[in-house]
Amino acid sequence: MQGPRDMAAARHTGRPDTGTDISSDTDISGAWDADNQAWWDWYVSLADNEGEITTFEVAPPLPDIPLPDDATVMAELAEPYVLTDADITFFQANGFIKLKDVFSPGAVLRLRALLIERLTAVFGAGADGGVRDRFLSLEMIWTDHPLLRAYVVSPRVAKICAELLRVPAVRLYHDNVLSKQPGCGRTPWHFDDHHFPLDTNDVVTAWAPAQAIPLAMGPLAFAYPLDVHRLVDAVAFEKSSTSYDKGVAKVFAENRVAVDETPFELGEVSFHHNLSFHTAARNRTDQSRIVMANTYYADGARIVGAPTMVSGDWQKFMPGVGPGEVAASPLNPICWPVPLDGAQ
Ligand SMILES: O=C(O)CCC(=O)C(=O)O
Ligand SMILES: [Fe+2]
Repeated sequence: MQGPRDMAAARHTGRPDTGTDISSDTDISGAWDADNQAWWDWYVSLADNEGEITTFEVAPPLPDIPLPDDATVMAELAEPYVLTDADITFFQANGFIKLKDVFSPGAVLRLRALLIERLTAVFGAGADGGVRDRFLSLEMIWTDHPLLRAYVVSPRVAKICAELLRVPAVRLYHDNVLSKQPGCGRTPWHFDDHHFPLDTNDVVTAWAPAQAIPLAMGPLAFAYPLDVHRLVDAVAFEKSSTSYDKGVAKVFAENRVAVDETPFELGEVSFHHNLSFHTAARNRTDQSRIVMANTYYADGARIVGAPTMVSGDWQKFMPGVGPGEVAASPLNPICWPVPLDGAQ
C-alpha cells in the first residue's frame, strides 16, 4: 500500500511522498508499509490544531530526590498494587481509570532518564525538550535492557490490567515510548480498537508518564462512559485529513459527552480500554511529555483475519504470527500471573 503516511511523515522521514489517492481516502484495507515512527508522524497529522505555539510555559521542575538503584526499582515493579472493587467497576463502566502512586517518584525519574537516553540514541540531542513540534516514538526497547524490561513486563502493572479487564492472564502486545515535544499538536480523537489487530476487546493500555503532566503539557484525556464510542460509529475515518478528529469532537460536543482532562501527578498512571475514546492536547510547555504506553491483552486472543494499515507495524510486535492465529509469539510474554519458573 503506498502513501497513506503522506506528506507529514515524508517530511520527517526524508522518504519521498509517493502520493495519496484522495478518491479512496476512507480505504484503510492495505498494510502499513513504514515504521512505527512514520505511523505516529502520520497519525498526529490527522489532528485539528489552531495556529502555532510561540510561547512556552515553564514546566514544573522534576523533584530533586535521591534515585533508587535497579534492584529497588525492580522490587517495586513486582509489588502488587491494591485495586478496590470500585476501581474495577469504574473502569468497566467508563473504559479508563487514573491511578495514583503506581510508581514511586524515584522510579519515574529513573524511567525518564532511561527513556531520554534511548530517545537521544535514535533522534539525537534535545529529546528532553530542545526538539520542538514532533511526536517521537520508540518501541521494542525492553528486549535488551533488564531494567526497561522490568518496567514493561511489570507484574504490578500487568496485574492491574488483568483485574481491570477481569481476565485471568494478560500478555504484552508491545511497549511504546511516546515523547510529545514542546509545540507538538494534539493527539486526534480515537479509540485503539483500530490500532491493535487483536480479535478481542480485552485489551488495555497502561499509559505511564515519565514526569508529572500539567494541563499545559497535554495529559491523555478520556471521553466517558465507555459506550460513547457508539455515538461516533458513523463518523468515517479519513486517512489524509483532520475530518475524523473534527467529526468526533463535533458529535461529542453535540451530545455533551463528558471528558476527563486532568493533570497527572508524578507516579500516576492511566489505564484505557481499546474502546475508550481519548485525545490529548498540545504540549505548550518547554519540557517534553515523555510517556511509556504499554498494551496488554487477554491470554488466548487471536489476530484478526484482516489487519488494516491503522494496525501499523504489528508484525514487528508478533513475529511469525499470521492473521487468525493465536497471538502468542515469544515477544508477547504473559506478564500476569508471573509464570511459576519466573521466566517472562
Ligand atoms: O500519548 C498520546 O498522546 C496518545 C497515546 C495513545 O493514544 C495511546 O497510548 O493509546
Ligand atoms: Fe490511543
